[in-house]
Amino acid sequence: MSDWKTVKEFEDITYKKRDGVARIAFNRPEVRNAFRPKTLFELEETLIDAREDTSIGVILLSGEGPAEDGVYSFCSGGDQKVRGARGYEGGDGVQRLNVLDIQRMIRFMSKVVICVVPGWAVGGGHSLHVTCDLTLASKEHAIFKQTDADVASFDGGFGSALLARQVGQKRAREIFFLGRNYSAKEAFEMGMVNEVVPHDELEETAFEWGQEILGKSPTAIRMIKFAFNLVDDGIVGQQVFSGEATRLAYMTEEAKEGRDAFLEKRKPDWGKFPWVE
Ligand code: S0N
Repeated sequence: MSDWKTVKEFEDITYKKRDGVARIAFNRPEVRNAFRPKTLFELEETLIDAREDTSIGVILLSGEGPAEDGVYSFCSGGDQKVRGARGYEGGDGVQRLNVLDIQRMIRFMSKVVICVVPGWAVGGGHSLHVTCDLTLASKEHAIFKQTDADVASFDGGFGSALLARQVGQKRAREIFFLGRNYSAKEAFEMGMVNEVVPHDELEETAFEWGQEILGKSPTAIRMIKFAFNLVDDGIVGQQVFSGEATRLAYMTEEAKEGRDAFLEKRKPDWGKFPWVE
């Protein structure tokens, strides 16, 4: 096994790769890894890179730390210091809610995204954990908290709907309505965390989970991820799943006959392909 290699330096995040696994981490520990538009544009760039890199099958999403006061964070959501009347303001003066782009990228990514939570997962950071395929949490430091209602914000999309799928309607409403702190163990017992890991072993455990997934069939993993999504994602879910079915269909002799007939300016010979049940 090789060591982590930095792919590119960014201001708000870190981005590394190692043996088929990409690791992206928020890197603003002084604000508990809150995101501003710039953070999310950087994240978007790395997610596109990881998606397009055919050697990568698993993406770890985490947070650097600890901060100077010793506190660990995954992400504390939208940076309230740059929040304006219409969203979060970037250096260009435009106000955005571009975390929603990131949620969709994670959801529709044809690779497995594992959220690795070393500390606080709060607000929009909580919603990102919910949107990831799997979540591993630090036994000692992870705290899950949904503060949206404290700051007059609400993730009425994946952050709440998928949460209800994971922990049930009553628990999801409790998490949003009361905004309490939940430990890694409580989050595990509710069904929104896959494993509680001793803090010192968290990163390596996440990498090992990645290696285990990389030992599986890429097509099977992709199809099952999109099949899990399908029931909740409506026509978009159907589109994504169907795209993968089309990819498989392209590999058949029947599809090759359709293409070749067009290119050779002749009628396709479908007779070779029976109308099977
Ligand atoms: C994370 C918390 C619980 C940590 O508490 P702790 O350990 O006591 O630390 P603090 O002293 O509170 O904080 C340390 C320093 O970090 C700054 N800071 C922390 N979080 C943020 C933040 N989100 N934005 C800006 N700064 C932050 C503190 O200010 C402090 O710095 P100093 O000492 O200089 O003041 C605790 O910090 C906490 O509760 N944080 C706020 C969490 C929060 O409410 N986040 C926003 C929630 N909403 C969203 O994220 C919405 C975004 C979104 O995802 C979305 C989704 C769908 C549709 C729309 C949106 C949308 O964009 O609105």
